[in-house]
This record gives sequence, structure tokens and C-alpha cells, in this order.
Amino acid sequence: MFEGPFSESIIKRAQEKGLVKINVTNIRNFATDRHKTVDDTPYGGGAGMVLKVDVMAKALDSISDGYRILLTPQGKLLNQEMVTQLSKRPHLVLIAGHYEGFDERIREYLVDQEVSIGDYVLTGGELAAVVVVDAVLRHVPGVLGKEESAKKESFSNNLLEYPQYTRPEEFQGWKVPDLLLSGDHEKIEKWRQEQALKRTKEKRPDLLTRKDCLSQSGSD
Ligand code: 6GU
Repeated sequence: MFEGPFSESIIKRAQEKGLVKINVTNIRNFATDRHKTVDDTPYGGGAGMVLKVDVMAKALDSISDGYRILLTPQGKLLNQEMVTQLSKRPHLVLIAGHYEGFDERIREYLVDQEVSIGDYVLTGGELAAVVVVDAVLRHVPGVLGKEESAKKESFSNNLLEYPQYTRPEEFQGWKVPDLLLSGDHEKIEKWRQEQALKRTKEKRPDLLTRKDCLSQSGSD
């Protein structure tokens, strides 16, 4: 679940450039019995298995210290503000389980923050961890290329992106707005700002009343 995303594109290049180090640790390697048990049945009975606190503690002891984030639907919702804050930390430890639940003592004693990536349930925290890595990485200086960085800057305004077009000028009768072909850069800039605002009002009115969401987010 990690190998693909971490060995492609921008995340791959960031590691190659030495801008970031990503280590993956398998909790199962820290099981204490010969069956490599990492979960157990819940005290008090009931369905499902629970990830063991002793195994988690051993896994965490094996890696260097960092800000520990538990990926869980119970966590605080990830947003751009949180991503920006996390990107300032030198070392993040992302803890993902593929289980019904975590022993409550993991939450209480072993992690600094619980994070969710949205109000829906995934089969495990792994993909959420990949999302956090991707979102945080693009804030690390040097990770984005010149063009991507410039684009990021120009959209640090809490608005969705304005409509964009490229060649051909007409396709199947579908035309590019005349204004964009006019060469009048002042008018084009004004149109883009209006469109961004209009689009945000239509699609995501909530963003206009929230300070936290899209600053430095890039577009889309
Ligand atoms: Cl972080 N984990 C799981 N299992 N499901 C989620 C989530 C995390 N965020 C949204 N859904």
C-alpha cells in the first residue's frame, strides 16, 4: 500500500533529492509470540479485534522520536491549515492500523494527535497516511518544481481555481472563451478572479467563511 505511491512522481523525486526520508515499519515485526500476533479479542467481549498496545509500544521504540499521528476516523479532520502546521515538524510518525480498533491506551499514552482524512470509513489507515505524506511533502522547500510552486503561491487565497483551457481553440464546436484569446492581460486577470469567486460560491460556499481551508493549497 505504500510502495506504489512512494516510488512515483513527486514523492519519489523528493526522496531522491534528499529532501525527505520516508521509512515504513511493519508493526507485525514487533509481535512477541511465534504466531506474530498483533491484535486480540476485546476485553468485555464483542465482535472485532483490537490492536495490542504492547506491540505498538515496541514498534514505536524501534524508530526515532517524532510527532506521532494516529490515523483514525475519530481524529481531527485534516485540512490545509493542519497540513501547513505538520509540515513545520522535522519528523512525523504516522501510525496506521488495518484493524477494527486500537487499544485505547495507544491513543491515551502513545500518540500526540489523531487525524482523519474525511467523513467516510476506510479499511485501514494506510491510504490516509499516504494522503498526509503527499499533502505535507508539497510544503517542503524544493519538493515542488518552479512552476508548481508559483502556481501554489498564486492560489493562496482560499478560492477554487478559475477555468483553464488549452489548444485546440475549438473542439467539436466547444469553444474557448474569446476573452482568453484577446491578449488583454488586465481583462483576463479580472475575469479569472471573478470566475474563481463565482465558482467557489457555487461549488464550495463553505470555503468563503472558513479561514483554514485552502490557503497555500494549490488549486482544484
Ligand atoms: Cl485516518 N482511517 C480510516 N480507517 N478511515 C478513515 C480515515 C482514517 N479517515 C477517514 N476515514
